[in-house]
Amino acid sequence: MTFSKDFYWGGAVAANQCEGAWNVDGRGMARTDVTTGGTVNTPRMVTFIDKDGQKQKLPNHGFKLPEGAHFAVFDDELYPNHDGIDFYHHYKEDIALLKEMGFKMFRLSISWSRIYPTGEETEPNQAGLDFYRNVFTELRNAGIEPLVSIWHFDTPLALEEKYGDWQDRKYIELYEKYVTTIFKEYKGLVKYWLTFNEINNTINFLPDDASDEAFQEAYQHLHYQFVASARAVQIGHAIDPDYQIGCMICGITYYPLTSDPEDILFNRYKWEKGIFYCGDVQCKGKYPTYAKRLWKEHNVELDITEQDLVELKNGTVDLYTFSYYMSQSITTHKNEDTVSGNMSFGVRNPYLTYSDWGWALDPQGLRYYLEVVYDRYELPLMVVENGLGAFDTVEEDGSIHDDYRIDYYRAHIKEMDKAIEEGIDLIGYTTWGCIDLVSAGTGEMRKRYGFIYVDKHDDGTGTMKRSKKDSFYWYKKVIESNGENL
Ligand code: P53
Repeated sequence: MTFSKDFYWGGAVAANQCEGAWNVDGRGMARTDVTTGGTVNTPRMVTFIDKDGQKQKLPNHGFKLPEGAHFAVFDDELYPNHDGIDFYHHYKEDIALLKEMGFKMFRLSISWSRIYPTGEETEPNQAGLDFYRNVFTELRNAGIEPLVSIWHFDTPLALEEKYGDWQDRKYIELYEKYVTTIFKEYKGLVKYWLTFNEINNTINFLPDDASDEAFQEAYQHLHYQFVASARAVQIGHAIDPDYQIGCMICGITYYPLTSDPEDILFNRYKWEKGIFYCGDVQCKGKYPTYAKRLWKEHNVELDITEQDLVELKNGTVDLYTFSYYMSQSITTHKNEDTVSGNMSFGVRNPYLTYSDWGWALDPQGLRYYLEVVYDRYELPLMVVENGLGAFDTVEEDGSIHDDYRIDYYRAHIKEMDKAIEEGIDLIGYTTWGCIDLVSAGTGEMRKRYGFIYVDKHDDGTGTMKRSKKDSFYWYKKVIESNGENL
């Protein structure tokens, strides 16, 4: 095996999906607090009061708050993120379990609205700062390196209501204020930071037939986030030169379904738009040549200043991190054999099998992705999400035999091993939802990822009791043997 002795084995979660305590200790709301639960074929809905005072809801995916409307929580709806798995009150117990597995790294996110409840306060919320200090200290004491996502889909809701979803330059300075606070506050406790989780989702999951207006908003949203990210890198390095600050890309490996040159080109352009566009700006510090082509396709005209371009240049990231769950096959041909999931996941690849949520199981796709991005950026890499969302069955004696999850991880770790063997500088692996949590896409609990089971269910019931699945013992062995004992 090739894993270096200081390889960062671990797992990952996000604040809004695990913390719960949504309205505790001064926390402000985020979009997830007004988003209901869904399933693989029923969308999560966002609830709001329209300009005429009527209760309304619209699908979360592609959501935009109508003119004059206000986000609202309704008594007769269930909001799974409100309670999450109550990590807020269970973090000590949870970190003890991670330590028992031998974790070297734990990825988690800070909820912006715990620190600045509406985003616009001049002083941070002390209770929010204290919570994360306690968590990071607990991790340090357990010998676990924190990897902190600064933004994981949770812009303070008050900002979204006031300025649209990253549709105003104002966001850059508000994000700067937030990152300056946490970079100073946690100096010495945290070293690894990620500026925006899956930043590319904004463009990658926008359907090709969306309106020009939707593309305009998506590219503008991204531009403000790129500048905010670049400012964060500069601010972070000034506060602590040891800070390692990365980008975070939703890594999907795209394949052309056929050998038709149209499909080959379509696939190449999909990589550019969906994957490389964000990584190129964040790693190389400038917009790539093909950006002009992408903007022109949809008559996009962006608010980009000369100073923005200087910031992008001076704020390139130290490492490239990404999530990897699946590959997707795409084609320009009419093809009805699509894969159904909670969003469109392309056409069926006859060589692959699929999860219960329609995600292609493709470990080799991970190696393909690692090779492509290492060749392109030559930066240290981390796989900061990877995992299998699956139904788990609790046996009468309380045990959970999740061999399907073990098989999934084993196959992916083998591919990482090959990539390292080739010389790729892969320094860490944090599996997604190492402890069961609320699914981002569907809001379900029953789409489980964990080594640790949490007794929490989609109807809101459950004791929140934690228990160990078979994969818990397996992953412990993997870490103990540094990837030898798979
Ligand atoms: P869930 C779609 C495709 C790939 C990754 O996803 C995605 C999504 C959004 O649903 O998101 C990431 O929970 C994200 C996590 C999320 C995880 O993948 O839908 O960074 O917050 O939970 C898994 O099964």
